[in-house]
Amino acid sequence: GSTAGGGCPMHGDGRVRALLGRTNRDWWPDALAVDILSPNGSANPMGEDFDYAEAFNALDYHALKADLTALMTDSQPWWPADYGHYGPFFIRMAWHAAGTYRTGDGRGGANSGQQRFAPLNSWPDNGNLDKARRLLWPIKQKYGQNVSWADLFILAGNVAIESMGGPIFGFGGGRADVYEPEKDIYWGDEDKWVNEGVQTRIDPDRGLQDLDGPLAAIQMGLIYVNPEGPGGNPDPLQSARDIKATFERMAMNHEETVALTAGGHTFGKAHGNGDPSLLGAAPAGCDLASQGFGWVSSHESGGIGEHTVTSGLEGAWVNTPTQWSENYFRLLLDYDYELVHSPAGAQQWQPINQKPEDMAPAAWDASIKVPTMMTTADMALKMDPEFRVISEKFRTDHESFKDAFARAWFKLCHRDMGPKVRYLGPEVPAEDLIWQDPVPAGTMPSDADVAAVKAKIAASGLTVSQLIKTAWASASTYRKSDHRGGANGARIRLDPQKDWDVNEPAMLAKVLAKLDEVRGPLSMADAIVLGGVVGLEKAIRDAGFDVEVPFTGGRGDATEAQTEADSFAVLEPQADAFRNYLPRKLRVKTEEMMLDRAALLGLSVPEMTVLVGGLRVLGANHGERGHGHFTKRSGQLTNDFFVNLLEMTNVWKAVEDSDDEEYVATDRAGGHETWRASRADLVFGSNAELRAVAEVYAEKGHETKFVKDFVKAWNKVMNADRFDVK
Ligand code: HEB
Repeated sequence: GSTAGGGCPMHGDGRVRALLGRTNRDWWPDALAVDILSPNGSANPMGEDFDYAEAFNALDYHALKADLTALMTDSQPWWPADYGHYGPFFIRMAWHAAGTYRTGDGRGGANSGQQRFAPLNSWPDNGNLDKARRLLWPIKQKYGQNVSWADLFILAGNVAIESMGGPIFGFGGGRADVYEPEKDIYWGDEDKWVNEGVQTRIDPDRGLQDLDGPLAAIQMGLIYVNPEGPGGNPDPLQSARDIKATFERMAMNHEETVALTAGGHTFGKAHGNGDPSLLGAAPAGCDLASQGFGWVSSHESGGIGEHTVTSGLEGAWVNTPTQWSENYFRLLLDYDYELVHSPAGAQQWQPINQKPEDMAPAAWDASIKVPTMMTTADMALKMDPEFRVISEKFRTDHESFKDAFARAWFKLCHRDMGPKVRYLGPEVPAEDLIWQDPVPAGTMPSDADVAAVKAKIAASGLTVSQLIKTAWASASTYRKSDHRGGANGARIRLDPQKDWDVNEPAMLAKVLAKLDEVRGPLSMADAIVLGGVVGLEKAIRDAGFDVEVPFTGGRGDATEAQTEADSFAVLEPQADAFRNYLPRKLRVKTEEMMLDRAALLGLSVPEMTVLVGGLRVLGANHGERGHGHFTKRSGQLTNDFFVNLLEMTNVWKAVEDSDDEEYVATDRAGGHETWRASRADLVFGSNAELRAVAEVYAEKGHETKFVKDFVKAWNKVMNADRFDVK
């Protein structure tokens, strides 16, 4: 329920910010503009017909796992394995692939293999993970299209844990790769990386309020928190505050957070035995000859093995770094620690008077013993009172720690994959987990049942506007970033969605009650979408067109017990341009919020345009708001929105005191008021690219095209979450 839950991602301290903040082009102005070719076709070489699920199902999964297991101990001279085992390194790779996920907009996460691309491949916190990916290449090459990089990252992490005796809950494949950096994601607007000295995003006086937008990291270029403490200040309590804030935004409660961090740091070591100033550029900035290998050290040894510098901290957390054990909590809680500096100059904590048997082997020579260490972030698990209780519990109850780690790791790695029907492979756990937003399987209604219910809805007295609003409210929560939301499950009739202001709760309750009455054998989820079909077909007929609206039934209805109400708070729209809804001005421009929403719905520019224009004349605006309702025949599906928007007789002016959110048009000749509009309306006339599309829909001869395109885009939104149908 706190701000850290990300409930209000887009409003903050009154600063205005651009939707995307700082982008790849800002960081690397010289980067090759490969995307100038995208008008000529998609960057994805697999083509549109490639079906990754089918390819994955043809994979020899167990052979792949055996190859990954062998890789763990197959040390390569160009990047020797610490302790002769790459396991810990691959766990960190998988964790950093998954750990960019944030609940606020569902973006980030492991589900598309983004770690291969900038900015992630070059974030300071992802230092040297390019080597981990190169170690995997022979296996990726061997299995080709049957396993994506995205799945391979996570599976390698799983196999690493298993091969060191750690607990695993399961694995679901199905993460299809993309072939270019995501363009729609906001990573922050600072112009310096974490290691360039910008202060933490949390101001101690303002607390979590200060963590901007949906962000789940404390500084630019970090997965979560600075291991050395906020802004480099080694204060475990402040670190605890940052850890809680960031992990909450990543959908982890405090117990999951402790289990994950402790379980992760049961393995491996930190790297800082050298001079960090000898490191070369990160992958996105290095020269051609480096072939995408970043952070190459000019140290005489090549800066590998013994002299590796990654985070700059140095040492293992425990005495047994390639074996699952109880040692993390034992060492953390039994020893007192003092602040020391690593050879690279980083601040870290060292056990006082450590017994020789509790020391770790040196990563490059097992006969040498070296002291273990803790980061300031690890010390938070000991010093913060709330974390401490959890740490003590896990220390005394190892089985509960094991179970908590296994489950939290599974959640971490699958949180952005959407419903369980999307998981592939022989190791998908049978147990349903609440964060998967389970929806019971529906039944496909017969044509006769559909026809009967349609007739009843049509005779129910519900208006086009009510039916359209309700279907839109139900389906448009979908976001392709983490495949959450959507019409399936009919969660619109449950907490919290039924009470969202954007859904006009009183109207919604009335419509839902009516639909429930007439739905016969259909699920509520189907009845809501079918209501939209009925409304739309009437609007089309009344406008004089003859266009069919498709319907695919078979949705199920989720129960309250299947719905983690709190976790749905982040799906509440802060603005919805499609319904002209803006309860208060946000930090991001209204028209940018519209683009963001359209991007999450997976819409193209024409799809977004045709939907906005059509929804306006159908009367889908929130409440009685008349903005953008550029028609005299409300409830008919016509292109009036576009025709009237582009009409030169209108002179537009911002309404005083509306903070540029409201506009009024007067007739150029007569001077009387003609229309009212929001920014989300007028942007289709002011932005040249949107205007170009708006013109197409306003043109003579395109009236039917407009209707057909609207129906197609509408249908796409209604079925966006139907992973259960092909
Ligand atoms: Fe960690 C490592 C931090 C969480 C897992 N990490 C690490 C390091 C650091 C860290 C600094 C080092 C790097 C180098 O190499 O140098 N983490 C951290 C932080 C956090 C974390 C701050 C938050 C609190 N982790 C985590 C998690 C996980 C992990 C959650 C999982 C689960 N890590 C890890 C591993 C490692 C690390 C496994 C090791 C790697 C190697 O060995 O290589």
